[in-house]
Amino acid sequence: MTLDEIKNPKIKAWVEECVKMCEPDNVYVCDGSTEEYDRLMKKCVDAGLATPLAKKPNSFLFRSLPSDVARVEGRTFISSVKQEDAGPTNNWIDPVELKATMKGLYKGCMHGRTMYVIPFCMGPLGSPISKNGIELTDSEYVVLNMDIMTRAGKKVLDIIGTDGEFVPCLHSVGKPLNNGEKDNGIWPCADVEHKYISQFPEEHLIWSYGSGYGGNALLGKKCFALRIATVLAREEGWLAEHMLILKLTNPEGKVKYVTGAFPSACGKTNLAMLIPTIPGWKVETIGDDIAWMKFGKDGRLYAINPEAGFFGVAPGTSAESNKNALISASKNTIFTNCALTEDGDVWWEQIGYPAKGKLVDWKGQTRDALPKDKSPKGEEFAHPNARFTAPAKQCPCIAPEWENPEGVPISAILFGGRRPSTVPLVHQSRNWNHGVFLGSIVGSEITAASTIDASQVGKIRRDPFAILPFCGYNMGDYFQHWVDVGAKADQDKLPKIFYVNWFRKDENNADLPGGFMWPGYGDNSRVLAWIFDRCDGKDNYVDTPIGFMPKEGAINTDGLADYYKKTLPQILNVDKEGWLKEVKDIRENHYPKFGKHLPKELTACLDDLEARLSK
Ligand code: GTP
Ligand code: SPV
Ligand code: MN
Repeated sequence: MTLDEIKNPKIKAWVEECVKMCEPDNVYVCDGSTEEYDRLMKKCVDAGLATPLAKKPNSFLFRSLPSDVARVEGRTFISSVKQEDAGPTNNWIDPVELKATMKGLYKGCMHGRTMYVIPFCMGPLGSPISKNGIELTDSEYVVLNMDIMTRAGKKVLDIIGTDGEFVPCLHSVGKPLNNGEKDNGIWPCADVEHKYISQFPEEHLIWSYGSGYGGNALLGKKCFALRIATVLAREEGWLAEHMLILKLTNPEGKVKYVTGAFPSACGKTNLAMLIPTIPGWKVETIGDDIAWMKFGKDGRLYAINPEAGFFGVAPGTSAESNKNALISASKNTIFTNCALTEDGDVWWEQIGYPAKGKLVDWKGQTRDALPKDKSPKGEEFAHPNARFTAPAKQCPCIAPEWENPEGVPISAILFGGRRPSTVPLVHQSRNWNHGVFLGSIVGSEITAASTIDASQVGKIRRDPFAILPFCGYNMGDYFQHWVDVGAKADQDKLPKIFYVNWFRKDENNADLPGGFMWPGYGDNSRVLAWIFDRCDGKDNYVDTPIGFMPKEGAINTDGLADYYKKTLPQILNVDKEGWLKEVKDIRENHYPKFGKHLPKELTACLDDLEARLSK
């Protein structure tokens, strides 16, 4: 399609303005057809950027550069007019200054390239909760990924019509091709110090420059569906969250929907598609990364998944850990930074079997495969943040209602993270505000998904609501928004809130794989079952200083290995000393950051926790 075919004057004027600045050789409006996908993929193969995979139908492997393997939080900006509105946890640059800098970079940045206009919808087409965007990009890789991750193409232009709303998203890899230069198989991107992932919250505008990878470049995902959407949600009275959505059916056939916020690479995709190890229970997937939640007419909170695909962490995904993800990514899938086998398949660490012969690693080096499916740190064949981009509809356990325009009613909200000590397997908040408190104190080890600096991985940081790098405004105000949403709602109809931790460690116990005291994955169904019954008000709990916890025997342990049965009491115990340290750290280092923006309800919860622990 050509620009002339766009009837919306606002879109047209904005595209023309960006064309003038970026100076692409061509402008092309994406229709979202299969023919278009195939043509652009061929262009990537011809440019040496993509390798077709003989072993997986219609699937391709891309390799990026070491400076462009994950989100770049240090180069991500919330550019509100006032710094206070970006808050203490976001990088901020004055919008006038940032725009001037970025305009300088955008000037002529698309020389030798095509500017693609991608109309896309976040959420099911026609849903009252969905929102539209237009991404302009000079990356075919981005067009192809957006095609899988969102509902993209002409149908969305038709929905926007001549006067509908859209979020403008401008993206460039920041690598012009001057004087007939070619990519020659090298992933185009800019140096780290020239990367800018910028959100302008007052204008609901996104400008991204210099990276072609994941959330930096697929602007519908973290930039729009979280950073801009958190701002829209606050304005309009709903919730935009970094949460998976799952459907849980108990042996009696009763259904509940659960969301869960865990930081990047902390188990959302795995939990969303787990295969329960307890008989009679069923888990189906609605979404694996982002939830948009609004109150329905019946007063309950309803969630939609704004995405249409999974951008999942490849390493660690095996037939044992997440068979449903493997099947989702068995065809029509884009792989990024995985290793390539001699017979034309992808491979990654902990895929469940060793590779044979030679492998091409994510840096493009050919090396002999190791006899195990693990590699020494820093020498991995697949980058630790290697990803698959797969259509959600290919997931064997996708719930039939996953595209229901009204969303699904949520009974429980989980918070979690990687905490090697202190935080028990599961505890429930006493009420909504106590749940907001639990969300506000989430901490987790840093993972390879959130930094390109490997030396940061494993350090613990607070990641409130798992949304630290994705909140488009002051985090203190975000806490207040959660308190306000709860205060307005019918208390009986609000979801119950839980804090889970699959990642407690005991490095001295040689029996435990990876040192983890809980098997995780499919065995997390044991915890989901307890949560399900809690939502029904079952008497399966004890009241503890930190909240409600499973009473003895309330977690089903049938079939669990003996060494996990032995560690269970330790991870279902209240570590009073550890929690008192936690209280001190929150009081001295975490909460003071938010100053007057911190809701008094949360300080009250902290005081209450300390008092209960000290009794
Ligand atoms: P993003 O897509 O970055 O937001 O990550 P995510 O939250 O979807 O995490 P994902 O499910 O992809 O898991 C990330 C890593 O954690 C993988 O290497 C998994 O194997 C591992 N993991 C997931 N669930 C568990 C669990 O229950 N226990 C343990 N020990 N590891 C897990
Ligand atoms: C995350 O880091 O949380 C991801 C990957 O899901 S990205 O889309 O790159 O943000
Ligand atoms: Mn994920």
